[in-house]
Amino acid sequence: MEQTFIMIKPDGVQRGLVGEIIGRFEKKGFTLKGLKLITVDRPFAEKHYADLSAKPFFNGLVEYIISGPVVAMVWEGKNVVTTGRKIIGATNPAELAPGTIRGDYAIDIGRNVIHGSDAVESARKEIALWFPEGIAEWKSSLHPWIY
Ligand code: RTP
Repeated sequence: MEQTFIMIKPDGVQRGLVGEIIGRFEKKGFTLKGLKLITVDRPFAEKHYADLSAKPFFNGLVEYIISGPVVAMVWEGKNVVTTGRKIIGATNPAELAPGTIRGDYAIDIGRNVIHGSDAVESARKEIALWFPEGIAEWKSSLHPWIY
């Protein structure tokens, strides 16, 4: 079953949006497989965002991510990578749709509350980076069409 890495960024934690964000993924029907509150250091944040290291906003982005605790999560379910990105909403604030997490709670691209993997392959890498200890092995005992 497909998995994605979702991170509630420091602004999301400090604004008290953790419960709201987890609720959106739970109510959609996805399964929570990993969850921890963690403050990461600069080398770790630089590794997570290595693909963006040439961007002019890279240093500011790293400062933002290390500024306080984040909630790192693994969610599982059918098409969870793509659907997770839809639940999160667009990166560009001008394209933000109401009803998405960023559309409802974010204004600024540099304080956009949440991260979600953009592809199955990046999800695999990000889960390995953030959860080197591994994640929970459990299956819902509900009917199989309830993910
Ligand atoms: P994320 O990786 O956090 O889920 O975001 P994303 O795929 O929607 O966007 P991406 O292009 O990967 O950018 C990663 C994060 O960098 C910050 N950013 N700042 N122009 C700017 O100042 C700028 N552009 C991007 C955002 O926090 C974005 O989520």
